[in-house]
Parts: sequence; C-alpha cells; structure tokens
Amino acid sequence: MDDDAGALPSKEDFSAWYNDILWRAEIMDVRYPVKGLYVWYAYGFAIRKYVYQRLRDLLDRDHQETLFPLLIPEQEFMKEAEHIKGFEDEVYWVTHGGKTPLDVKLALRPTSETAIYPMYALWIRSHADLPIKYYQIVNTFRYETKQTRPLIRLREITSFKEAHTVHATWEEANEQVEEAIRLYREFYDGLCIPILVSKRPDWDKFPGADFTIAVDAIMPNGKTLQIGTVHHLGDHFSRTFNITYEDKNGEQKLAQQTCYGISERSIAALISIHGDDKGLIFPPAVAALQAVIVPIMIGKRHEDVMAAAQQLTNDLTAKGFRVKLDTRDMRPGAKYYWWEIRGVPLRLELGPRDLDAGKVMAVKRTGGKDSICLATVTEDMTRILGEVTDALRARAEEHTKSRLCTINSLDSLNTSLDAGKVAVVHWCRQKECGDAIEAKTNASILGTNVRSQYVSEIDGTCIVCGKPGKATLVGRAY
Ligand code: A5A
Ligand code: ZN
Repeated sequence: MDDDAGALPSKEDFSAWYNDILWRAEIMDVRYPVKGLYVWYAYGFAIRKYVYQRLRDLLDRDHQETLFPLLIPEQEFMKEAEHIKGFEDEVYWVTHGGKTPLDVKLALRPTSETAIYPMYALWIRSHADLPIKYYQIVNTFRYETKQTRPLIRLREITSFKEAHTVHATWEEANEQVEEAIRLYREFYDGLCIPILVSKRPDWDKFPGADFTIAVDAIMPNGKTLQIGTVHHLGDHFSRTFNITYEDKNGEQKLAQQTCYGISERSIAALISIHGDDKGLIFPPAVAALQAVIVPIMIGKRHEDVMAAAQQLTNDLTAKGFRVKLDTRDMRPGAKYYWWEIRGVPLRLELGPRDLDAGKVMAVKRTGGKDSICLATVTEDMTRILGEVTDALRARAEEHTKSRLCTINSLDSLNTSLDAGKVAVVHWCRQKECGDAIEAKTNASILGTNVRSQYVSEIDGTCIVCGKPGKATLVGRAY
C-alpha cells in the first residue's frame, strides 16, 4: 500500500470514497486508456466470480446457459423499430475487416435480442419446444454519453447477465416476469442488498417491451442505482423475427417473450452499501476471503505460533472456508489495515497467549470480537460469519428505511430529494404530471406498483393535479 496516498476519504463524501476504494481495495483499475472501459484487478475479479456464481446457481435451477456471438449484422439489428430507436445512439459499429470495408456493418451487441431471436425463430417449431429459458453472461458495449463510472456506467459492460425466455402465451410470459423478480430478490437478499421493485413509467421502459419492472438500490448518498430489470416483451420481437409455434390445434401462433438483465452494477451496490470509513466489507457468501489468519509472532514462540496458524488454515480450508494465512513480514497492525480495506469479514488473530489457552481471537469486520476455542473453531466460524451477514443486512435495511420518505407537495419533494432521500409520492400516471414532477425536481419517476416491505402502497391524490394517484417512487438516479 502506498502510504503517500493519505487516508481513505470518509464515506460521507461518497463519490470520493467510491473512487478511492476501487483502487485501494484492488477492485478496478480506472487507468485503462479508453473512456468507460476499466480493468478488473485479480482481487475484484475474485469477488465477481463468487457473486456471479450465485447468479448462475439461481438461474441454473431451470434455465440453461448458452453463448451467442458478439457481432450482430446491421439488417438484424435494424429490424425492430423501437429497439433501434432506443439503442441507435449507443451502438459501436465494426465497419472494416483489416483495410477492407465490410459489405454488412456489424454491431457490437449493446444487448442481445437481435443476436438471439433470429436463432430462436429457427429453433422453435411447436408448443412442445416451449418454454425456452436461456441466459448468457457476456460483455456488451454501449456508447454511453452520460458520465461513465467504474462498475456503474460502462461503455464495455463486462458482466452482462441476460436471460431470454419464450412462452406460448402472454400470461405465461407474465408469470416468468414474476419468477424473474423472485430470482432477483433472492439474489440480492444473498448479497444483503435491500431493493425497491417497481414498474417503470412507459417512457422509461426497455425499447421494444410491453413493460419494464426495475430493481433499484439506494446508494449511500441517496441516489438510486438500477441494478436489474425484467422486461415483458409481449410479441414485439416475435413479430419482427417471426418466432412462431404450432399450437395444440395445429395453428401458427406468435411466441411471447421476456428478458431480464443484471450487470456489474450489482457489485457497485455491494461495495457501496456495505463499505464503511475503513474500507469494504463483503458478506461472507461472496467474500473472496472469508477470514484472514494473522499470526502474532513474539520472540521464541515464532515456530509454535506459525505451526498452529498453519494447522488452523488447513483445517478451515478442509471444511470449505475461504481463508488465507498472512505470513508476510509486516507488523500485525499493518496487516489488519490491509485486510480491513479489502473487506475480509473476519480476522483470526493467533498469538502465543492464545495458543497456550487453546484459543484464537476472532475479530468481526462489522465490529466486535470473540475469543473462541481452537478445538471448535470450524463450528464457530459458521456462527460468526453468520453474525457478520446479519449485521450487514440489518445495517443495509436501516440505511434504506432511513432514506425513504412519504411526500405530499412538490415543494417538500424537492427539499427531501436535496437532502438525499428517495420519496414516495402519489401520481395519477398522466405523462404531463410526470413531466411536471421530473422538471420541478430534476429527479426521475422510478416507478409505480412499488413492491417493497419499506413502502406502503396505499392510494392517494396526485401531487400535481390532485386526481386519484398511485404510490410512486421518485429519486435522483445514477
Ligand atoms: N436485454 C435486457 C435485459 C436489457 O438490456 N436490459 S437493460 O438495458 O435494462 O440492461 C440490464 C441492466 O444492465 C440494467 O438494469 C442495468 O442494471 C445494467 N446496465 C445497463 N447499462 C449499463 C451500463 N452502461 N453499465 C453498467 N450496467 C448497465
Ligand atoms: Zn396528476
């Protein structure tokens, strides 16, 4: 660690903290010489591995993983009118092979509907082929014009999980939308990240969708981050790409589709929501290292302590815990600092006195320590790591609750947004009133049909026109 770099900024100054922690904890290196493209450090990539393994495990219950090409021919990309309108300003084009201009321009996928659906049209023949539930985890490219930020707004999204399902009826596709929301809830619950699920207003839905359900998290500064979306595509794409099937009566029908995606924004939220003034804190389920073992070596007991620490490391590893013995020639304090910044949830300190007492000191990254018996340490580990998880979840829920408020007038809406809150207002769902809210507050209508334990769904009167309105989330979004 570079001592000249001074201290980590306080998390109060969230954006400074975020930029700093990414390199200090070795998550992302932002020095790659292309705007909006960043490099995963090995440590950050290990976190990604565990986070995405959870996502894969959830999906693999009843989806299958596939892999489609990165390049999409122009004529396929241009087929679905709304989809093109939504993405045309964001597409990177490959126009040459070496010095030769290509006959057909090739888009770098900004998302893969137009790569996947022509193949679905070939694969799907009969109702017996349905449903299809495929997903892939790939890089996608979007020429973002808003300010790019590591893990949050990328021009190369390196970790784009996109699922694409096909169903016989609109209702079955709608049931899949619900299922995807349940999957995302479970995924984020595993990361101890509280989420707000809502239906985006029509003007903010995915280009080519019937409707979009979004998953937002509230970041430490009160801004919201969209960390997942589920889209009901209806038959928009099946019409365009001719995805039809023969139903039980021998009739040709248009298929109904959904798609849903999550990116490394999930990791941005993970880092941001759980970190503190000392650095990161990872929930044990996705921590690259669940515990670091620091031998405290004093005088003649050096070899004893090291042997015991090695034994402890072996035992815990054999039980499936991800642990590391830090044998570096550094002061223990410097090691503590090193692993605190990197968010390792538990530190096990083992010195001569602990050894004599048959104990090891377990120090939780969320606060508190516990002297535990070496003899039972493998059982105690599960409990203590569980306590860290519980503390993180409770803290994150507290944060989310404290950021939400219910607002009845446009003036107080502005004040509370300025104070870093996410507001629940009532809105009649008319575009003009929506525009008025957004213009007055420089914020976004996140959505209606809010499904959250934190938000009451009781109807009220529109904050602009006074007509009957639905509970609606309003926030300043990343
Ligand atoms: N085909 C569908 C799934 C799709 O593309 N949906 S989406 O456009 O909403 O993207 C899915 C998710 O990717 C978003 O909810 C957001 O969390 C994330 N995402 C979108 N653009 C991103 C960007 N430039 N950088 C990082 N993540 C992004
Ligand atoms: Zn209104």
